[in-house]
Amino acid sequence: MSNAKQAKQRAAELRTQINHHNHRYYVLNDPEIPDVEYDRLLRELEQIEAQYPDLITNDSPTQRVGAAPLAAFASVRHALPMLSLSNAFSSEELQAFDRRACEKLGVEKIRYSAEPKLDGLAISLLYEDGLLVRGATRGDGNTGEDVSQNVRTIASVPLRLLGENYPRRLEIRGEVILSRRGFEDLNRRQRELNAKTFANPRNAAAGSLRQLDSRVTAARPLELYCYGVGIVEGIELPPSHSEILEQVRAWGLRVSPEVRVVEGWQGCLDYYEDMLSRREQLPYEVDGVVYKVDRNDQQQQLGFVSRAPRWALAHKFPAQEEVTRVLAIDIQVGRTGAVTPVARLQPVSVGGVTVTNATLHNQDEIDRKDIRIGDTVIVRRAGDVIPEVVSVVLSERPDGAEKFKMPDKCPVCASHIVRLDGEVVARCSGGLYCAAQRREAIKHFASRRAMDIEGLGDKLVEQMDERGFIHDLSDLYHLDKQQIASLERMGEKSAQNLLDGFDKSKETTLPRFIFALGIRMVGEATAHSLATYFGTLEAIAAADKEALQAVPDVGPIVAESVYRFFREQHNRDVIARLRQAGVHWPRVRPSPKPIDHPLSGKKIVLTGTLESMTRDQAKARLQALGAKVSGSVSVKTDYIVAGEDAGSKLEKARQLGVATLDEQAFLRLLDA
Ligand code: 5U1
Repeated sequence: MSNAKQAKQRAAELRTQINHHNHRYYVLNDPEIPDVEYDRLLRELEQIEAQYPDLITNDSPTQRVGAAPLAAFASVRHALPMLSLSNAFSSEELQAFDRRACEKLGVEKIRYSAEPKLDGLAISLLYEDGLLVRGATRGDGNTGEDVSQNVRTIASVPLRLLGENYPRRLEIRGEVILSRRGFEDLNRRQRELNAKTFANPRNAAAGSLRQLDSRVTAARPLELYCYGVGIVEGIELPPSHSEILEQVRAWGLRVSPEVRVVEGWQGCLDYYEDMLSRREQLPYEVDGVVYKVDRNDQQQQLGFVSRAPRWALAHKFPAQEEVTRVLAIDIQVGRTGAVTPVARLQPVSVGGVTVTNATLHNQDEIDRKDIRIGDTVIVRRAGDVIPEVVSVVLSERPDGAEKFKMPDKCPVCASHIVRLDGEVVARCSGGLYCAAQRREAIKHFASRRAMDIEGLGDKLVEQMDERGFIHDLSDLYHLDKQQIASLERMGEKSAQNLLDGFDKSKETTLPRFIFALGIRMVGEATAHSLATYFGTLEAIAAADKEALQAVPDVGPIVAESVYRFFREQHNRDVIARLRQAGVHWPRVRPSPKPIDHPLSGKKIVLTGTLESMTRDQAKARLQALGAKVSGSVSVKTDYIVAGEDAGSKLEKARQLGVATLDEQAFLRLLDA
């Protein structure tokens, strides 16, 4: 067989395999192969198609990445109008609907197909000879927009139907949605990019699908759930809605796993109650349930009223958005110093839960939504997500309401609030002093790689803080034995052991001490670089941003963080008190020039037991040479130092082709 022929055959095989695995992964949530294997198949197909572009077909899974932007969407006239649904807001309305339907059909009881009503954007997908040829929005029900390029990027939309017995022409109808997780991820990314966030998953789904640039759509985690069919040509459909949905599933499309067949209005109501009770656990937002008379012949008998079928009803859940007023905007300081504005609201019941607060995230978000104290706002509470202010009702704004500006001092400790370049979160800079950050600061300070205070575990820190023993870090070294012995599960002896631990920790090293201060963005390696570059804490504290940036590995953001930390008088006071309490370290000879050693700048992983030194000693020597010591192996690792009994890390390093050093080779290189 010629090469081109072989490539054609292999491309067809790969397409079938990948489409099959796509279905397993995105539609059934039940993958058969690991992600790496899937990626390998896709890469192989991409390579073949790059070599033989003629082999690219419309249903190729490589064609989901989006295409060049459109100037506008073309209009699509729906051959069968996309109808809307009548709504019910109470069980009485449901019973009335059922009674009318029973009377018209002349039956005692009706069998319904019940399903969740997803909150997204209605879509029509047209398949011809099994191939996706068009995707269109509902629009006004008669005319929608051609969003074919965008629809193709949705992983759960099959580009080709599965099986053999599909109709010549088939129109599938469903809802394009964003899951809760997808919505939160998208809004988080938008915030990080300082871009507009979406008010709710529905708006986010609509905004993502109606993009003229389908590459934007491709980057949004849209999903499709199908709930019915439109035009069908060439085969006879099964005689009921529930069986049609089964058939739709068999063609490879995703149908909600929550579809149930129920009997009479009572069966509908039981279904409603069940879904309502599980509403918050579902992976996507549901704004109600839909009941459809299951038998096709009965549907036909019932017909339509204006634009809605008489055989279907949407039974709505309580709303997740309500209107209330912003009474105040408070500032919360988290355990890591993150400063978050929070709206205090006139209490309002949203979906059965009283909401009194809503997060405002940060100053940018407040500015974008222009939220002011006294404003009437729409709040939204969905799932276990913290309530949010969606928008302001501007027409209700009281006279004189002023723009809100975040304070520049921490409301807990009065230290400066700092926002580093590129970060959306503002933070209190009084890390050593601020009561809101105290527990985490002490836990970090005491940890093994920092001051290594033996016996001071997290539980003890929490007790000490609760009892008010510690106001800032330096108080640790002034605790007396009686105080310690009064804590839970502490006696005379363990109190003495802890005091010994405090004493022992006073003898430390400059890198450890700098690391222990918990300066944002300063990990062990940076602490080490700062110490070896400047030699003294005074020099680091006095350095301006430019001087700090001269340190290897210190860029503008880290320099800003270190600079701001030492500009905060509260932090300097705590450091002075720690030194007065006896914390000290040996002199460090400053080496402002970059170290010229074969290991400097290299990324190294230590594994197994070395005979000649402990892991910490090896690490210290490497760091002194300007090497970076990491806990995990990756393609970026330069060397793995393997002592006795090295295990899985060594295995992984070998798989990745990372150079291995045994102890002898390591020692030789250290001395090089
Ligand atoms: N789940 C579901 N949503 N939804 C919307 N089913 C469903 N059916 C619809 C609509 C507009 O319409 C048909 C009953 C015509």
